[in-house]
Order: sequence, then C-alpha cells, then structure tokens
Amino acid sequence: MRKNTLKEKMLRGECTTNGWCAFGSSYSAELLGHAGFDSVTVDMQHGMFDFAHAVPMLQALSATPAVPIVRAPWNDTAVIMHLLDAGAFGVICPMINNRAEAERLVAACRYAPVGMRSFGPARGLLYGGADYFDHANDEIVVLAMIETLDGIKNLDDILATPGLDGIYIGPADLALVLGARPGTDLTDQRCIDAIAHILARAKAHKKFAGIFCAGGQVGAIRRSQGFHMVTLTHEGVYVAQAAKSHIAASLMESSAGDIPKPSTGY
Ligand code: 3PY
Ligand code: MG
Repeated sequence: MRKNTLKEKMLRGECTTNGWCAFGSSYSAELLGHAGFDSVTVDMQHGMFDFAHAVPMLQALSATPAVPIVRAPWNDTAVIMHLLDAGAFGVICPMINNRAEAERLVAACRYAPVGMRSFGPARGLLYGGADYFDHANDEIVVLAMIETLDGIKNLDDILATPGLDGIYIGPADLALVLGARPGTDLTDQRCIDAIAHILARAKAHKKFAGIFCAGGQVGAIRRSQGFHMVTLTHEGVYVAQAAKSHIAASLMESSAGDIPKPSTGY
C-alpha cells in the first residue's frame, strides 16, 4: 500500500502543514495539492459542498504530492466509511466528547478485529494499491477533534482510545465553549491555557496533536509549541487575500523599470 507520508512525518516528530478545501472544486483542490502542503483536507463539515463533490476533489488530490484527508461532517459511521472508500488517507472528526464517541470514530476507520469498517475500498484500492486491506489500519490517520467542554473533561480517556492516532484542536469552537470569541486563541488566557493543556496531554499519551490556525504566522507559533500538524487557514481566505493583494499592487505607483521577473504568466 502507498505509504501515508503525513503519518510518517508526524511519527518522526516533525511538524506537518495541512491545507484546507472549502469550495467543492477539484481544480482548486488540485492547486492546493501542488502548493507544498504535506496534506490537504477536504472539509465536509463547513466546506460548501457534499459527497458528490468530495470524490473528484480526492481524485484531484491523488495526483499531487499532498496526502488527501477529510474532515467528516460528523461522527457518522456510514459517512466516514464512505469517505475512506473514496480514498481519504486520514479522517479528522468534529466534536468528540468522550471515550465512547472516540471508539465509534475508530471503529468506522479500522477493519476488524480493531474496528467494524465494512470492506469496499473502491478508490482506496486505486490510490492505496492492491494490498490496501493489509495495511489500511496502520496507514489511515484518525484524529478526534477536541473543541467541547466534555472533550476537555474526558481528554485522557479519549487519548487512551486504542487505534486513535491523535487529536486535532478546533480553536474557534473551543473559544465559544470557554466563553471567549472565535479568533482569540492567541490572546484569551482561557484559550491559551486550554490549548496548552490539550497539547501537553496529547504528548503525554504519545499521540499526534493538530490544530487549525488562522494563517501561516499562527502556524509558525503552533509549530514552535510542538504541534504535529498545523492547518494554515482555508481556501476561502487564500483566494480573498490573494485577490486583495493583487488589487492593492495594481493600485501602487509604478513605472516600466519595476517590471517583475517573468513567471509562468498565468
Ligand atoms: C474550529 O476552530 O472550531 C474548527 O473546527 C476549525 O475548522
Ligand atoms: Mg469546530
């Protein structure tokens, strides 16, 4: 089976960068896949698309160096199994509150005897290879999102779940349940403390810790804190920011002497 280079890098203790698809476009997913991320996540929770769009996005990502992973819309066994069959090499699952929910997530992602994943890996076989079944339980990365009060309360139980590779922090939802505002994860002491606690417990359990970041600068901070996976905001932000910066550049005073070096021109 094709190696999960995302998992390999995290196992080496390196921090990985993760891109985040919001649009439901295979072309855009392909662009992100070639941008240099270690992995790209097809976000089925807050992304503006459904399963029928997710499949061509995973196909597009398969032709890039980035590992194709998904954020499930919910801890829904049928949906998670379907996304894995569609070729996802990792699952991030929102709002895991306790051990039972973590076990349910793992069971959907692992074949027996570890879990109860049903066999029918249509694209898993194409992308992963003919020996997919033999290695899928080891290669597929499973991350439980910690972003609720119960998730924090039951963190050690969740982290001890057999077959779970790690946790992934959703700082916006975490801020809400802590009484703060989304986007205050670097400034509100309640958020700072909760994130430090979750990271420390994940490390104590020798599990991966990932986190959604508002951009590259926050990603650098999270990397220096010891996270294994930093998501560098999402596709909608990439497009809006790039458009604004091109508009701003076009309005600057310029002369023929400032002509930039040639690019691909497109
Ligand atoms: C959160 O910040 O709550 C997330 O789920 C990231 O998308
Ligand atoms: Mg969230």
